[in-house]
Amino acid sequence: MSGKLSPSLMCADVLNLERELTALDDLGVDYIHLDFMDNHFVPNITLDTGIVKATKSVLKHMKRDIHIMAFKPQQYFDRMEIGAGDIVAVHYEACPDDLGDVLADIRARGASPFLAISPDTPVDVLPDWFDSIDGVLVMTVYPGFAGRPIVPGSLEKLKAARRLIDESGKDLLLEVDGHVSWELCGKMREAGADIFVAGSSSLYQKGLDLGEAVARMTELVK
Ligand code: S6P
Ligand code: MG
Repeated sequence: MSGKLSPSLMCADVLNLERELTALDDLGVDYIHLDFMDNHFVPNITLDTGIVKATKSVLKHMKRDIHIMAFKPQQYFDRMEIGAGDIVAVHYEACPDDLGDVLADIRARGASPFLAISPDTPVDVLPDWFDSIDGVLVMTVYPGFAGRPIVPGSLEKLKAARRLIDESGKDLLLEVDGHVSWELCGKMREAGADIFVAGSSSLYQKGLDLGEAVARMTELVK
């Protein structure tokens, strides 16, 4: 499979979300990355459940890639209208007692459960959950904000996650989120990533033509 883009809506023009979503959809982009935060698991709030839900009425072929940076993520699933076609990533660190139930709930709704890990969480925690997920999301910046610097060692961590997936023999996707820059995205592809969250380090740099930027990044991660 060629690498797929997942532009981060919190980095787009938030006063014109419908226009931004339609433009990406019309360009043939595969996923739209929707960051939800609770101001507890991470010290910020971005898109709320209402916006995450409303995107459904606009999207044509583009799939929602919902990244929940929140404790007790299940409480938001109804309000986001999670369902078939969605990727839903929850954080390992946010679900210390009920991760299995949370992943099963995502699956029961027809969506694809992904397990996200923050930079300080080692990849060794992942294999125990491989039977319950369709993919892994590796954060290569500390979650909560766009425009953060890459955490040193992130390429090696991606490679290690890829190795664990390949050794398991399972067909799991590997998503990378955080400082996926023009310079790094090709290296992240070489490290084994399949889905690339594109934000202020690439597609949403000021002054770029979105169509040209999407074409350039698609080529770099193919
Ligand atoms: C951050 C969030 C991310 C950002 C993305 C921004 O907590 O999960 O999805 O939106 O990292 O991209 P960039 O290029 O500014 O790091
Ligand atoms: Mg994210």
